[in-house]
Amino acid sequence: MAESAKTKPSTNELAILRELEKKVLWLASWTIHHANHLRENVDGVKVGGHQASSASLATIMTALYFRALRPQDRVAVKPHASPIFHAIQYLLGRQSRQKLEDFRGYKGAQSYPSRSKDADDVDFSTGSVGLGVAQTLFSSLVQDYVRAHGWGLQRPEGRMIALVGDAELDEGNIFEAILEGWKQGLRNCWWIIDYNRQSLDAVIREGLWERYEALFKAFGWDVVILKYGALLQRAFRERGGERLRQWIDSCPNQLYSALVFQGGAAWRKRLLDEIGDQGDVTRLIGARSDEELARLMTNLAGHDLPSLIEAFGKVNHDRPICFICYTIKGFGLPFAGHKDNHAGLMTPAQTESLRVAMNIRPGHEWDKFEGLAVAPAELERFLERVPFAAGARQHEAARIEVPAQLPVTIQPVMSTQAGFGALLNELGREKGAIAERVVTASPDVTVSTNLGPWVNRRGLFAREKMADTFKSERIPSTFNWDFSPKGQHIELGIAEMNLFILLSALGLSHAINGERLIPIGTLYDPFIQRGLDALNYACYQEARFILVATPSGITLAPEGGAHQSIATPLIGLAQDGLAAFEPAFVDELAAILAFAFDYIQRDAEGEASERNWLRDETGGSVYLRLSTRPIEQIKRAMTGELRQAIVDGAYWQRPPGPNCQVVVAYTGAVVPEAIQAVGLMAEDRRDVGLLAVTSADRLNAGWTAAQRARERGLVHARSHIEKLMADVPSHCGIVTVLDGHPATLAWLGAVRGHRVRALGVEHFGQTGSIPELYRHYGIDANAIVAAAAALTPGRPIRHLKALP
Ligand SMILES: Cc1ncc(C[n+]2csc(CCOP(=O)(O)OP(=O)(O)O)c2C)c(N)n1
Ligand SMILES: [Mg+2]
Repeated sequence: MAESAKTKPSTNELAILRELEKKVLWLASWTIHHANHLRENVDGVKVGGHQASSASLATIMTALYFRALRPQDRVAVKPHASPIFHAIQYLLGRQSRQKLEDFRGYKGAQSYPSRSKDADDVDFSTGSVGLGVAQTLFSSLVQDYVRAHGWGLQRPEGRMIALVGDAELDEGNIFEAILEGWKQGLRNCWWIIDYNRQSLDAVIREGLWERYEALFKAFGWDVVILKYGALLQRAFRERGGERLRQWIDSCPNQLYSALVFQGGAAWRKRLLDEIGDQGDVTRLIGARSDEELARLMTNLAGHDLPSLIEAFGKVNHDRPICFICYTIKGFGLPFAGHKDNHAGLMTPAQTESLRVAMNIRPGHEWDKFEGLAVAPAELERFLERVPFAAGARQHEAARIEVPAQLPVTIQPVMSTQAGFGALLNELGREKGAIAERVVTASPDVTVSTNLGPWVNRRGLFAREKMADTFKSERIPSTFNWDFSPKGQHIELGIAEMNLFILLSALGLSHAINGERLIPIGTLYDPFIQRGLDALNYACYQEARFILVATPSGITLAPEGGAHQSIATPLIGLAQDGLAAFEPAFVDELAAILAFAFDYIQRDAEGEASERNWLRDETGGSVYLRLSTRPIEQIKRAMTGELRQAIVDGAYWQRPPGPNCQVVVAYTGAVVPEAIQAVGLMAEDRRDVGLLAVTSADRLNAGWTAAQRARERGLVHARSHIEKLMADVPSHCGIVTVLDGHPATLAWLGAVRGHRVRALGVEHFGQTGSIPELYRHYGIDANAIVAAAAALTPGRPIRHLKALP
């Protein structure tokens, strides 16, 4: 635990912090003004910038970044406070003026803090409200995981902090995370709620804070309510002050916001009308000018540096804390409190007034210390000593050597899901670095995704040891569920969002904890869609993990439509930062998994590979779509060439001959149907080719990249699929087939201009047997043959049965 900062700042320090708070608000406002009014607006689109949302957090972020935070602390900044974050980093010398000038522009500082697109040390990418908040919780668990395994103990423990918009708490994923945090013994996590009682559209319901307080306490969090600033607290101690407090406490949010917007005279009128007594209260109000009264009435603790500094500084434990900080949306700006201020922009005239009020000379708007009441040298000295900026924050971790081949015993008939279980079971026996760094996680589908044998060997993770009672009671069970700090499986409740956010946190451990993990998460394929935004954000912030989604498709026949995924192959194709594979055979899966262990560790800013025109040097995360269908395995030697082709996305199971009329290209569990169809057609169509596609995603990415390379003058660029298709005669037809949306493979015809008939599943599945469903949806051997017959001229194919 980092030693708490000394609680009380000296008068001098407070004076400096107050100046910095002003400067942060000014710089953020100027940045937004610059983006909207000064930079040439190219396309007539309003640039925006969330001035009001930002101002709401200016004081809290000043107190944090310039005083409370340590380098090891990590912060998820509320998306709309991005201008404040960038301004703070600018003052700390970690953000360039150019990037601020280009805020929301090409290559400029980002609208929402981004780990991958911003250059100023963003800890977590935010933007989709709720996700960054939960990410801090899971990052805390990951920090505990890493330290419990004895790694990174030379570094101090950090706090994981989220700056949370109050309306952000409407997002359900936050509550799923709180529940999981409680189960896992969460520590070192602070959520600071910007309680401005406004969302985008509206002023929020009365009394929400009471609900939050009860909720957080119920899950073991400390709750600290920061409501009144020092000015108000002092006024409450005056005669008549208690009446004033009662009035504020019962003032509806809407009215309070409206009065904030209207200012001093409105406050006076309202207060005198409602609690004026010609006595103490009237005197308390009368003793203040309009300006002083407005300052008093808006002196909420979230805008009161001493209150915030004290509250953050006095924490001396590692329990999770929720700070509910009362703030005003747009504080310090002309539209403070107005319910429509979310997208509000200051007019040039308003910015001009603010400039004058801030003592800033025209032309000196970007100067760091312009207009401040403390000498620049002193401010400079202060900034140089800010604890947060005193140490390295982003870490690196060495790559772990991956064996070229993973051991596995392949049964004659086996599903890819069973193969995955067998591969991990073998890995579970090993002592090597990869086996040690693998951490698995699953949202209550550990056993049904075949992780059971691995978990039996490596145990479940918990900060405290907990024995499996069934085992100690000697009740026979296939599974041994001992929990300990050395366990390597994190068992989650059934919340797929939590799985993806945990994978995101595990997958950033190398950068955040300086300790590399190899995270593998399993879930049922259709439920990827349940957590899709979290998966997208995990990829966006370049977290590295392997996602094993199984079972998949209508092949999951008796489970019915609700469990049968259709769109996931297209997600795999389209999701950036995620290489998607769907092997048919276990030897393919073994090759892909070995590749994945290495691929997720790559992070070079590499050029596209000349071999296949993929970004193989850069790496990314990996998605494996697997199946429960037992498939007869091919006995073959895994040559280096075959392994490479599997990883690149495709290989010829049966190369097309020179007179080839039809190619069948298949992916995944429909391989028996594809093979059978090729056999049925052989008598009537010449030299039929059979193309095994292991990754439509990588094939497509390589093809796109090679085309772009050629357009830029690299005339010899050829992708893997272009090379594979080079000898397929142009009159040839291609039938593609997979247990998923047909568009996944339909593009294959565009590679060299072949006609295509794409078979797959377009409509919700249903219960039935595999043959019944394959027939119904048209992905059985007969449908493949019929498609080939329709696509290619020649005599009728004899074995074709009439289609139902
Ligand atoms: C998942 C998601 N849905 C919707 C939005 C659009 N949105 C941006 S801010 C906002 C309201 C935020 O209110 P609050 O969290 O209270 O922040 P404040 O603006 O008050 O600071 C909404 C709905 C978003 N960014 N992410
Ligand atoms: Mg709000």
